[in-house]
Amino acid sequence: RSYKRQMMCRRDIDNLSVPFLAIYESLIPPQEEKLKQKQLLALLEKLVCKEWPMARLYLYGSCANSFGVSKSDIDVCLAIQEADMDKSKIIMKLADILQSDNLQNVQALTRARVPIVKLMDPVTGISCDICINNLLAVVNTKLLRDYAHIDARLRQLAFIIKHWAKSRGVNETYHGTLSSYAYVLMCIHFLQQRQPAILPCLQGMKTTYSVTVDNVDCAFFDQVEKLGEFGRHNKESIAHLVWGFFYYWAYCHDYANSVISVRTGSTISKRDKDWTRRVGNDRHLICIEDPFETSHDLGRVVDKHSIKVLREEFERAADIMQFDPNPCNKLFEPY
Ligand code: 3AT
Ligand code: MG
Repeated sequence: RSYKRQMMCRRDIDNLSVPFLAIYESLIPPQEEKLKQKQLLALLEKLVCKEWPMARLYLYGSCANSFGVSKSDIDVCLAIQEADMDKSKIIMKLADILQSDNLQNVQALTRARVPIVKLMDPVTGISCDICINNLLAVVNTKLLRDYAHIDARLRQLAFIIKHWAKSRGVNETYHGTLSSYAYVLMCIHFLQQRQPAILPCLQGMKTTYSVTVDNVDCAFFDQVEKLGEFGRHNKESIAHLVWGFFYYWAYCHDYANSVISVRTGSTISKRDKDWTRRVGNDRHLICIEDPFETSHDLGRVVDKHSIKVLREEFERAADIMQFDPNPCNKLFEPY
């Protein structure tokens, strides 16, 4: 592996920001799509509250963390206290409630790792997954959204990386590659590492927001509007950062020994987490610590074959960014 490859200066790199920003702009959901999402949520709330007046619905995932591209499905969490009902019973009942209205393709997936009800709303054309009491996902959604408000380059970078990952077929957890959530954490980590830093470590600062969910204490600084322009001392352009991101994962990250950790704003050692060997299906070939469920490695889906695919894709992308006169075409080429 060409670990020592130098990140040579490409003099025209900043000019490439124009096409990258154009791609970013083209992926942003239009305002009317956001309104339709709200409209669907309101409808669901009305239906759910008829049966369970104390229940609450929360949007989470990319429709609420600001990393959602146009035409994404929406992720909804039903928060409900039903002591005498297990999750699959609630899922069945929820599907029943929603079936009776005008919604289409209502399916209860009770056996999935995260049980959900899937549906499509013919009025807005939006598809939606509803899970039960997955409140940690609601909190990590807020953390990601708060990070996005600190520096515009995070949202730009994450859109471009998600678009690249989808185009290249490496955003499929059931095939051993990484989730969108994992890629966004990789972007945050990368921007925390820049010199000077573009993002701070919100969990390392004074606590202004704190909740306990499923016995996990989630605490961080959430008054991000008070940070001023945190990343202003770093003038790196978006094209430079896209290049740097791929270069980092291709040639700089120590896959054998390091865990990336947005929680600490740094990397930590695999040995400290006891993530050095395979346990069950968790192989820890690329380690990405969940910011709240710290025993959870988001890279655990990656296996011997897919780690190779991923690293080759990072190298391919880094080389295109370094040498291709017109990198946008080749970078997003369907695999
Ligand atoms: P897409 O735009 O749908 O690709 P997304 O951010 O909605 O991106 P997912 O649909 O993969 O990402 O996941 C929805 C949310 O669920 C994102 C995150 O808040 C939570 N989540 C996903 N995977 C995990 C995980 N392994 N551990 C904890 N939370 C997760
Ligand atoms: Mg989603």
